Amino acid sequence: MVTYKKETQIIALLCAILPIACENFKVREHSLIRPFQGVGVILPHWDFLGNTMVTSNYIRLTPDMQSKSGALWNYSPVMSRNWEVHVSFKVHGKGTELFGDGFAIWYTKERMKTGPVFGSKDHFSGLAIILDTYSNHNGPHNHQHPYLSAMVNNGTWSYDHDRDGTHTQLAGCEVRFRNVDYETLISIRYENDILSVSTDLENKNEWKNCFVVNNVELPTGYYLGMSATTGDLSDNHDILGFKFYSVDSSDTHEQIMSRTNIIPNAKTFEPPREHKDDPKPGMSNAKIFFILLFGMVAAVGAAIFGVSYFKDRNSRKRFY
Ligand SMILES: *[C@@H]1O[C@H](CO)[C@@H](O)[C@H](O)[C@H]1NC(C)=O
Ligand SMILES: [Ca+2]
Repeated sequence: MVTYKKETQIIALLCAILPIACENFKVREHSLIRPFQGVGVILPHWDFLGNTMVTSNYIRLTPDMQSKSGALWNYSPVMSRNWEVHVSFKVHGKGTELFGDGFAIWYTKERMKTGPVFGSKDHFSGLAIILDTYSNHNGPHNHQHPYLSAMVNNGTWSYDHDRDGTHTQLAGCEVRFRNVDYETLISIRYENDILSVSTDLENKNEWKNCFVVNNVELPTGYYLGMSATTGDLSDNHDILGFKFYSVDSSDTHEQIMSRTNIIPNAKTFEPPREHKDDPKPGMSNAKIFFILLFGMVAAVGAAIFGVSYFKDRNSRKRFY
């Protein structure tokens, strides 16, 4: 992963010297570049919906408030066979122990469809890269949260929130990106059916591998998007930049054109964990408190009743 970081750095340097040379490399129509809002059009090439708010420096998919949902979708279908995207983001909020729910980066057949999967449609067709900040699973998890994972779907599968998607994921890794005061980045590279995801979360300007999965087939002609949602728990889910790079391919034009017909599929899934139902949720502290309080009241009541009963009996005895 370090290799292509270097490659992109070299190209970035070339771009700085000779801007015309890199027009093909960074594709403007799939990218989001600051300032997002100024005079004229807000976000050329992109649509947004829901609670998404655009400022000049960031695009807030959701604010740090309950039950919000927002999305951002690119207009143009991606016609490159190989590509790489770099998304800079910031997830932050007041919560220190509890926050949620996270966001997703999409490459899907349909765009602008709202739904339950981090603000977007379930039973989607395409690729989802999920940055899940809230652990829904009550049972033993293989991992900590925030958790980054990939899911490929042909429209059949449902994303299972109760199990944090672990039964449908291709791969994943633990990530720590919340509440830091610098930008955090994710790189998604799709080249010759290999999906590689890396992150730069420590402000070191260095990619760290999250996972590499072979044999992932995705068609051309799908749309890029991002969405986020909050529920009982919340966070600001901010997007600070989205850069799309077209990566060279040795395929012929015909081979690339025929890829529009591919049905998304992946040969290798993570071995699914056993599908156990979660244990019943534990009692809340408030419940325990009221049960104890009720118990004490009942005990005191019984004691008073007992004392007066025996007193009564004793006093009656005296009369007999
Ligand atoms: C979608 O994937 C499922 C499970 O892998 C498979 O059984 C089904 O045939 C696929 N559907 C299509 C249209 O390819
Ligand atoms: Ca979750």
